[in-house]
Amino acid sequence: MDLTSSQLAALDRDGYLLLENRFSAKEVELINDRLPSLFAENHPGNIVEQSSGAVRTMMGLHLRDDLFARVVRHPRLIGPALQILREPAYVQQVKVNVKAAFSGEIWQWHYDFATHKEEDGVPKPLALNLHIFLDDVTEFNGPLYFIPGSHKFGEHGAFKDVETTSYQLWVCDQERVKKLIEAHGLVAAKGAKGTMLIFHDTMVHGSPNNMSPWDRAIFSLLLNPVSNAFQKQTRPDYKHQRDLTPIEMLPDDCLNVLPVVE
Ligand SMILES: O=C(O)CCC(=O)C(=O)O
Repeated sequence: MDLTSSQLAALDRDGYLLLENRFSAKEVELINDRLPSLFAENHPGNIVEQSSGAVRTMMGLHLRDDLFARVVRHPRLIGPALQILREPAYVQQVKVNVKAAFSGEIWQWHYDFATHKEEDGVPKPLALNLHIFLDDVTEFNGPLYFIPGSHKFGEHGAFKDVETTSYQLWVCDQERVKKLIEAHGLVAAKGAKGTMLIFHDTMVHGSPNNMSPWDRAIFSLLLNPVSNAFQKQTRPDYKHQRDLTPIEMLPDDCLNVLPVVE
């Protein structure tokens, strides 16, 4: 399940990598089956959209549900990250970003490291963002947009946006984004459900509103090297987990195995 040298080269060049058919339809169904009861929980990690009140993101899922505790240890998900990082890593953040049909709202242009540095005091942009598409993601239902190669420029400058969405984020200045897009273009990260996506901490990205009649849910795990751990504790655990235990891989069939009942 290791990435090939050409996949590693593409990730290094572009800052993101899509791996199609990484998870089976059955595995995605098992994950999706857990969502309704998690949506219904009155948990501070369930953050709703400003306008519609529909769930925008659900965080801390590996601490709330046994299946998600196994997803974050799945070798097909974390194997590539550990291959790239080549050192022990901890689970920094786990969420499902929902983006419901007709009402899912924008994620402004940003790069994740701005928030990790400013809010959590993470020293270096080493964390990797690992996604699993839980719905088919198309150009219509709010895919992530990437500026390929933008991760190569390190930090881009950012300010905290506390207004445009319900989830506060350090976002990029539009002039900076314009220059990067003019120089490097734009891509939409699309794929069928079960596709995996990896991207770097300084990759500039965002996503538009979902105007389509199709839901778009994406699972996201941030893995950060233990040696690069947070230095500040301003955010709740579900936004940046404090447990620095190095993550370990489970067997490949771990999602299909029923949890042991004691
Ligand atoms: O789910 C999305 O559309 C965007 C999510 C995102 O940008 C992030 O988690 O950093």
